[in-house]
Formats: sequence, C-alpha cells, structure tokens
Amino acid sequence: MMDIGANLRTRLEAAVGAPHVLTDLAAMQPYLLDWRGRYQGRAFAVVRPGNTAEVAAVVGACADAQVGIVPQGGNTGMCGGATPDDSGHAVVLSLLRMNRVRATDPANATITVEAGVPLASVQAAAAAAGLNFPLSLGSEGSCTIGGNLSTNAGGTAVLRFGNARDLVLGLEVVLADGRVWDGLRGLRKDNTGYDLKHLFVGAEGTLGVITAAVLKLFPAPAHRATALAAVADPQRAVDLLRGLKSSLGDRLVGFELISGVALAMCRKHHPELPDPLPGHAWYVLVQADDTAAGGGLPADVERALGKALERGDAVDVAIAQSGEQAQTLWALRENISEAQRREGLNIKHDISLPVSVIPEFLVTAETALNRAFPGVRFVVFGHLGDGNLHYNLSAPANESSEHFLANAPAANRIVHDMVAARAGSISAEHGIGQLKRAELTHYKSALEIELMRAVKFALDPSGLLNPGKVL
Ligand code: FAD
Ligand code: 2HG
Ligand code: ZN
Repeated sequence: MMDIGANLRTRLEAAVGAPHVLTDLAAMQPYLLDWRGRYQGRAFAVVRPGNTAEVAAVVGACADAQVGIVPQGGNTGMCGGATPDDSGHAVVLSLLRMNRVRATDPANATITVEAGVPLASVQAAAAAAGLNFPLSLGSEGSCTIGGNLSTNAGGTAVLRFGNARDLVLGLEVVLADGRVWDGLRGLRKDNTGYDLKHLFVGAEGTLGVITAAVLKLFPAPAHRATALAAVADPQRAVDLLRGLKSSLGDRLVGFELISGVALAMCRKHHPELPDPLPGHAWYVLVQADDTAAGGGLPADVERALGKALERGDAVDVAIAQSGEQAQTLWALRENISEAQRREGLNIKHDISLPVSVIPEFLVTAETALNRAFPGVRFVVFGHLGDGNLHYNLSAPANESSEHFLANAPAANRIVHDMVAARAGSISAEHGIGQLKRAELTHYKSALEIELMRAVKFALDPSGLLNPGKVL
C-alpha cells in the first residue's frame, strides 16, 4: 500500500504540479467538510488540475491505482455528494482552477465555460455579451457550473427557464478510464442517437468528470419587477400563482414561498434586513422580467397584484421601487439557508409535488410531525412556482440540534411517505449524494435501480467515480 500510495502521489504531482497536490491536513480540510457541517471526510490527497488534459491524467492515474475520485466544485452541495468517505483512500478532484470562459457566441446565444467557473461569473460573462444566463441560486457566488450541471440544480427561475439540464447544449467529460469525451456542441437540434450529455447531468460525479460545457443564453431582461406579497395561507399562494401566470404569462420568472417562521429566522440572523410586511404567516416573493423594450411591466405587475388583493389571494403587497429594494427582498429569501445553518444542525426535505397538492400536504405533514416531535420548528420555504418545497425542520427551542438530528430517519419516513403517496419526489433539486442513498432505494422501483446500476456499470465498471454516492 505504501508503494502504491507513493507511486500515485508521484503521478498526481507529475500530472498537475506538486503545489496543486494537497496532502497536508489543514490545507485539505476546506475540501473535506460539507457546507452543512453534516459530513467530515478524509482523503489521500486533494488534487487541483488546471485544464482538461490534467484532469484526464489525474483520473487515469487513479484508475491505474484503483483509487476512488470525488469530483468537487464549490462544495456548496446539500447532500454530502462532494465529500469523501472517512477511509482516507479517495482523491478529491477540485475543479476550481478550471475557471476560464472559453468562448461566447452571441449570434448562436451560447457560452462555453470550464467546469470550475462560478455560476455568478457565468451570469456576468453572459451579461457582458448583452445576454442572460438565467440559472440563479443563493449560492451562485461560490457554486460552480460543473457542480450545477452535476446536481441538475434548480433555483429561483425554473418556473420560466427550467433547471440546469434545460440550459446545456454540450459537454466535455473525462471518463472513468481517463479518456476525454468531446461533446462540446452548441446545437439546439442533434438527434444523432442517444443524447449522452444528459447522462452526466444530475449524475453527481458518479459517471464522469465534467470539464466544460456549452450553455444556452437568452435575451437580457429590459425591465424587472420584484414584489413581496403576504398571503393568508399556501392555498392562497397557489391561487396567486395561477392569477399571475394568467396575467403576466412567461414574464413571470420567480415565485418563491416563504413561511413567516423562515422569514423571522432569516431576520434573527441577519438583523440588518428589513421586515417589509410584518406579522404574516406566509409570504410569496415574485419576480417578473420583460425582455421587450416597452415599459409596461411595472404597471402590469401592479395591476395583477391589485387584482390579487381584491380577490383576497394576497392580503398585503410591497413592490420594490428600485434595484436596491429588489435586492433586499431577495436577501430575505436567499439568506434563509444560512440563517437556518447558524441556528444549528437541521433536517432538510427537498421535495417536489404537483403544485395543486401542496396546500393539503402542508396541513397533513405538519399535523403528523407535531404529533411525533412536539415543538419541532417548521422552516418551510421554496420554489412554489415549480412545485419544489424546502420542507426543513429545526430543533424545538429547548432541544440541542445534535440531539434533534437523531430524529432524521423517523422524520424522513413521515415526510417522504407522504410525498411518495402524492406522486412527488424526495429530491427535487439537491440530488442524492450520501444523504439520501438509502431513501433512493426505498422509494425507487427495483427496475429503476437496476437500470441506474446498468448505466453506472457501463461507464464506471470499477466503481471509482464518487464511490458511495447516489447508488
Ligand atoms: P459541489 O457541492 O462541489 O458538488 C456537488 C455534486 O456534484 C457532488 O456530487 C460532486 O461530486 C459533483 N460535482 C461537482 N463538480 C463536478 C464536475 N465538474 N464533474 C462531475 N461532478 C461534479 N441548489 C439548487 O438546486 N437550488 C438552489 O436554489 C440552491 N440554493 C442554495 C443556496 C445556498 C445558500 C447553498 C449553500 C446551496 C444551495 N444549493 C441550491 C445547493 C448547491 O449550491 C447546488 O447543488 C450547486 O449546484 C452545487 O454546486 P457546487 O459547485 O458547489 O458543487
Ligand atoms: C434554496 O432554495 C436552496 O435556498 C437551499 O435550495 C434550501 O437550505 C435549503 O434547504
Ligand atoms: Zn432551492
């Protein structure tokens, strides 16, 4: 084992240069702990290649040594997918140095970027070309496009633009044996057999290492309207969604549900943020964009929200009067995860359901969980416009979060059984990672698991790519 280790280290250093092979524990630590603080892993080394050939050399070296590889982007994932196990045998392959925008093609409305480009930088590069890359997440300053594609990330604009899968036209991928698949095509039509890129999207690094992608761009918004609405209950939020869809059409981009509890927790940990509509149990954050030059959007949004107030779908409304106010409203939404993290370890349920079912689900689930875990705090928020809720639970005020976490299996069973009974999904946008591996086999049919295993075996027969994740 010593010889294999020494030999692997020599090959890794030859591949990427010694300064980019980290083996010192303190230097590796940021790569070994997940964002939520749920998983602490160990690794043989953290390797930071700077280009595709270096990634291929690293993967080839690991394949020869039969050593597992854990691809990692910004390490903001919610399911422990980017954290190695605690054996200390795996190599963490960080894509962060692969951060170049390779090309923008405004006429084709595409951009070609390397996997380690932060999402915010992809957005900025698109904007610099006068276009829009619409994927938008609270973590966009630190997550990478490679991680977004590997988790098929969703975020706040799925209602209008779809998730990461819908935004990709081509990929470059290093396969388990170190060969490079060049699928960097910028085509909107290409029916030449199986669409291989979609295998790697959402695969969480278990089928290949994404090194670059061709992404779709869209016209930049000329006008934007952002508003916070207080609603009496989730059914009214669903009614508001219907009303806004019919009056704004596809100008409606974001429709985020926020419970009063989630908003209060956000403001507790971010006291600098205002409380624009105090004292309500539920809120909706609305964003509408218009790419056309005419200035009718603000008036249309005001009219639509006015009608909602008349119907009782909304009980109070605050419309942002400036870009700065819009940002503040979004900060109330985007900082909930961080606030809940500061509050302590918590149990997350990243679920999706038909939008129509959500109000009934919320009532039924709350009753059952209150019975099982008296005093549990419901930190509910999420992307109601596309049916995705973050149905998160924090410890009762008088219980330590570490102690509360022991309830996770029982809480998961209650919530996920209810989701399954309503034809929903136990992972809407965060993936499976190591957090939901057992849940996946519990809820997927044997046939689906068999097909997934067949794909895994075809692409990674030795099981070296992100071992212990997803399957
Ligand atoms: P990582 O965490 O580094 O990795 C995630 C998974 O992808 C791992 O399995 C890893 O092995 C794999 N991987 C990473 N890069 C590659 C690659 N190049 N090739 C192959 N596999 C790879 N998610 C949403 O979907 N919607 C949200 O609204 C959202 N909001 C968030 C808000 C906050 C504050 C935070 C902390 C997270 C949020 N997330 C959200 C979760 C997370 O940001 C996303 O899952 C994101 O896509 C992960 O990107 P990353 O670069 O950090 O990936
Ligand atoms: C969001 O929508 C993210 O803010 C994170 O997906 C959700 O913290 C969470 O559970
Ligand atoms: Zn989300």
